[in-house]
Amino acid sequence: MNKYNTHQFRHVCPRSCYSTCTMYSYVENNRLVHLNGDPNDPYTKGKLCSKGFAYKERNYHSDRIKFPYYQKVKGSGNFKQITWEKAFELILSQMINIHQRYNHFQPLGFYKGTGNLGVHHFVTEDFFYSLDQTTRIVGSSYSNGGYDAIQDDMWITQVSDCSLIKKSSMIIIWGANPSVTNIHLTPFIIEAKAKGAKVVVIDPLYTQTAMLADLYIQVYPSTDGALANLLIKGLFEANELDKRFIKEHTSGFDHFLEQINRIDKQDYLLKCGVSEEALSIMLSWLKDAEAVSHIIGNGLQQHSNGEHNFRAINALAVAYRVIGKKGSGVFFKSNRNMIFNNQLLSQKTELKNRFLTIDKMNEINPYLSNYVPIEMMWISCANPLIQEPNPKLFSKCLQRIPFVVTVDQFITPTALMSNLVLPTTTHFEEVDIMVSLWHKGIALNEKAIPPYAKCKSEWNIMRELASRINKYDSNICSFPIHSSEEEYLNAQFNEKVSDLYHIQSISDLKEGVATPIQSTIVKNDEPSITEIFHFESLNGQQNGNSPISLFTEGKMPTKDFPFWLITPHSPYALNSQFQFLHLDEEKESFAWIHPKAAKEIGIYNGEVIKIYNERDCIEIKAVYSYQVPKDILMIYQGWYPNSEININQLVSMDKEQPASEKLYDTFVNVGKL
Ligand SMILES: Nc1nc2c(c(=O)[nH]1)N[C@H]1C(S)=C(S)[C@@H](COP(=O)(O)OP(=O)(O)OC[C@H]3O[C@@H](n4cnc5c(=O)[nH]c(N)nc54)[C@H](O)[C@@H]3O)O[C@H]1N2
Ligand SMILES: Nc1nc2c(c(=O)[nH]1)N[C@H]1C(S)=C(S)[C@@H](COP(=O)(O)OP(=O)(O)OC[C@H]3O[C@@H](n4cnc5c(=O)[nH]c(N)nc54)[C@H](O)[C@@H]3O)O[C@H]1N2
Ligand code: SF4
Ligand SMILES: [Mo]
Repeated sequence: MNKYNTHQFRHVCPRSCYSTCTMYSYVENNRLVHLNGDPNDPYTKGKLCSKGFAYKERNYHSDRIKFPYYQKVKGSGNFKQITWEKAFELILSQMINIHQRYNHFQPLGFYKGTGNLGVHHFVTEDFFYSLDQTTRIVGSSYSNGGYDAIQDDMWITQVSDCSLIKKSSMIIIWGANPSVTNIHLTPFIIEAKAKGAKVVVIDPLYTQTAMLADLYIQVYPSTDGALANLLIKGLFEANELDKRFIKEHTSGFDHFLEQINRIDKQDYLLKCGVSEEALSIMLSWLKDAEAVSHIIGNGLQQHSNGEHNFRAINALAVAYRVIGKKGSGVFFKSNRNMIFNNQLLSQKTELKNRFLTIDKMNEINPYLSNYVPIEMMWISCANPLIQEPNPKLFSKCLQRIPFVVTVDQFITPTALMSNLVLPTTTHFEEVDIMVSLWHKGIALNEKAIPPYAKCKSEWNIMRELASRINKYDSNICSFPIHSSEEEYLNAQFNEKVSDLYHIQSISDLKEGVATPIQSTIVKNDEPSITEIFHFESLNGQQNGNSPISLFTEGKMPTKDFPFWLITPHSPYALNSQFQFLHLDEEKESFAWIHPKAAKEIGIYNGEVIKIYNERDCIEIKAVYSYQVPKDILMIYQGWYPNSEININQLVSMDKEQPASEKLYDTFVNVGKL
């Protein structure tokens, strides 16, 4: 406190971003007056992005929801302001009605997004898993099949401390755009470069990150595995592979190598669109490199063969000088860093919950007696009508569900398609803990100001609802009733958190970011690992597939839809958040198109064109750009609310697998209006 009565509080940005920046707020008379980054943050060193600096504006934005709202007809916008008491009454009567008819809660669906990844916000999981048999709706952000599979056997990710990237002598960036999405990594890359490291960026788009590269490889989408296989082949032929390490720590290498030897180099180069010269530059740099870092982004994960591409890179890393060397590693954003009790709930297989993809949810036929339809839906931290593929289908599903509740801070298109909208607090108005999915730091978020207007924290919403359910019947909801947010959060600590971080409660986070106790895998630059890397997936063998570390072709454009549509993450938004603050100069959504491709169709720069496929057709401004190749269009995802265009109308979805497997496997055609 000072003469102006300014109070300082510690916060952490809860967005689904790599950095998880810690910051300080300064509060006078219960109002935020200033924010700045925490200079002692070991990863971000006090720097925030433009969105981080805009939090005060976001917090007091005139569009922030102040009260609970109810509308009978979803999508009508005919919202009536109601009290919390009335809101709980409506929810409770729906839930009781369901329970009375079914004796369980399967008709109650919940869909959670990544809008806020704080431990506090996993209270939704906690609540819904504490009821008997609810239904979890699985969307694109819920599961990352490729990542998950890799994490199961890629123990090498446990070795990696991303700040050691500065010690790398070669950095290979596959399908990630850290200059936009992970800005705090850039100084580490630049530091390594200054010491002589070579940086290779592999991306179909010439991105802001590619501009930093010593070598930029414009790979053909979804073919990174072919390049990774060619690199292993080249290193083997040059007798450079780490034979001792391979013998001691891997299985299936000989069979894998047999197949690698059969690869036709020219055929593979053609497949991935890489020149012989680029391949030989990469090989020569690899041979000279002491420590190699592979940074893998969403670009790989978003293709149907992403898992294979990922594994092919991992195989390269295992076979060549990555393990056990400081400044080496395979780095990616990993959900497995979520280790607090409520974050682990969705992985517990003994819980009797039903998991449904959106497509499956749509297929549920209310007239079939053995299928339980969704009758009530709870949406939190999510804006699926913008972020999910096929938003029209999602909207249709919501329309059919009798009672939809959305908890948010703003009236999004998803909130507009809900019956009840519940206003919730921001991270300045609640206590929370954040675990970084990238650098693994854990930080405390203090409550600095009271909840805005009638907003309630998500913990408070769930707790009040659970208390009301208990009054009706004390046997149907086992959600623990704690007396404060702090107490609830303290109950989420466990042995793993304690072992990895030496922290037992939020009071251990008061002094700053907790970082994991260093892995014992690297000792004096010598790896000490007990696990084995399998070049051949055991699952794959059982199914008669080829070894999974081998490149497998993915989906390809067709004659009717010859362009790839890549829809990556934009610099001035965080998925569907922040767009309304207009932090960028662009005021509307646009599509990058290569001038040559545009001229062949007679499209001029700035012309409004149509982009279409079998799913839908959108109208959008074409912008000439040499940053895209001739057969790719780029549109940033998440434009809302300053655009009528929703690119996810064109994006495909798989019935069986979570949609994230293939967001970038979208093929379109282009035409004049
Ligand atoms: N500013 C900002 N930062 C963010 C976000 C945001 O919306 N805005 N979102 C956050 C979230 S939720 C996430 S998941 C991360 C995502 O972070 P990143 O993984 O860095 O981002 P993406 O934009 O999904 O895609 C990265 C790159 O992959 C390329 N790509 C597409 N297909 C392929 C391919 O087959 N091979 C290769 N090699 N490259 C390919 C794309 O052209 C793109 O440049 O960023 C986080 N950080
Ligand atoms: N075409 C295309 N689509 C994509 C992607 C892509 O690359 N291309 N990326 C995908 C990826 S990687 C991701 S992670 C998803 C992200 O998509 P979503 O999971 O939907 O995430 P956001 O758009 O960041 O935020 C969703 C909502 O959360 C709200 N919110 C923020 N804080 C809170 C809070 O504390 N409580 C509650 N209840 N709500 C809050 C925000 O206001 C926002 O409306 O999108 C996916 N969709
Ligand atoms: S969005 Fe990312 S870079 Fe920006 S303040 Fe939040 S964590 Fe930091
Ligand atoms: Mo994401």
